[in-house]
Amino acid sequence: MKKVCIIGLGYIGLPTACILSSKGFKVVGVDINQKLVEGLSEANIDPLEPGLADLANSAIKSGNFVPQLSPEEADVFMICVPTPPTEENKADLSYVKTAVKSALPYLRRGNLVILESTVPPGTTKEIVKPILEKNGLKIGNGLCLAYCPERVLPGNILKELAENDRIIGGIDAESAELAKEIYQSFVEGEICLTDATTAEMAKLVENSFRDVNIAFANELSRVCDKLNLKIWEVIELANKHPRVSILKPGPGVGGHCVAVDPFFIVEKAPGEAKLIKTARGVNDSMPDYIVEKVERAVKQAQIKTPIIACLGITYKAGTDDLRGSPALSIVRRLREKGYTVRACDPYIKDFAEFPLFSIEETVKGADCLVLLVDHQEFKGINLDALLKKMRGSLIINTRGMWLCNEPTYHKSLEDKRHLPGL
Ligand code: SAJ
Repeated sequence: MKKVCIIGLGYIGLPTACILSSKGFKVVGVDINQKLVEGLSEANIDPLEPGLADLANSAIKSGNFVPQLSPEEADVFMICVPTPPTEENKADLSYVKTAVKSALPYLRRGNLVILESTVPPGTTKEIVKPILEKNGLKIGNGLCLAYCPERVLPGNILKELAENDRIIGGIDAESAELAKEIYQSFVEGEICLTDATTAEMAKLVENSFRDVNIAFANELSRVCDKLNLKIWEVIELANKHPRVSILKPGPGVGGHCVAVDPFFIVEKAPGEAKLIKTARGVNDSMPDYIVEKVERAVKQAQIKTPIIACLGITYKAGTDDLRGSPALSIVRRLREKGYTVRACDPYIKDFAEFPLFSIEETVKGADCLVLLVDHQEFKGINLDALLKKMRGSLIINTRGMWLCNEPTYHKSLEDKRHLPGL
């Protein structure tokens, strides 16, 4: 059975390592983070990703998965390191370059190198290939190289790793076929072969599609605010059209994928990617817009020293991930403006920046409730009971929660008069 060396044990590298080990591959998992490597050896895995802790435990126990600090010889090298944006919103490829270089001393004739990190189009061919060829081995003559982007949704990773269709971009046909053999072992979806640059672009296009569509929803929510219309009702009605499917507006787009990847297209074609760039701007302006909305509401209600209760600080529901979180940025801005803000998040256990409270403590005596994340734990909240605990009754519902369980449209105009004033 083949041996795979996975460099980068983050949210993609680790589950991929576990799933490959479960299919009988020998996997060496490499990460520069000593704490992470040691924690994994003790099988101490974040419990929020369903099934991952169990799979990692058995992978490590079986001896098929060995986490360590540096690479070693293998048949396949997989690069799964982050590509964060720089200050200028360009892709920082330093982790990719370092990871590829770290594999160099162990590369042998017949090896396959797979890049999974999200990168601007052309990276595999123009940056990774020349580094790999430094020691004399040539791609197409002893060495294979492919770009195979991940597309799994955090919170549903193991299921999507298996079930999603997969794109494999070979630097040449031999590389694509060789990479396909690896992914075939665990991918139940269709495996589509293409060239490396097309695969890189397809990955960016997926997240840009989502970003542009969320921007459309966010822009609509601002238009509806201006026209004094209920956005959730408008979207629900428009979505009744068989070819319309509008996403959900919210406090902005966070995380390390949808809010970042579109910039890698802009980086390569700034003159052409105008809509993509504008969409980024719309989504990035949402936290400021929500802060203004809160300020306007408390001013209009003439509350002198308002207490603001914020529900949720993570970048989306069901995660403890705070990276690029618009919710966190809103809480921070309100605090900076001098408001008394109480926040809660059932997914955050230790948070040093400001105190977090229980839902109960957060809303008690508050004038304005700001729902920022649609965590499952907030869904069951009885709004009437909650309002009784508050001092005021202002609600800024950025996620449309409590409304989405039931239709917000009504069959008769008579019914519509009784819509809750959210
Ligand atoms: N959001 C909205 N409205 C929506 C949907 C999402 O405001 O209707 C917000 C979320 O609250 C969050 C942000 O967008 O702040 C991003 O969340 P997400 O669930 O859309 O995506 P990610 O970043 O967690 O994962 C995405 C996924 N990409 C797509 O759905 C096209 C995932 O499949 C990718 O694998 C992942 O990026 C990645 O690694 O690139």
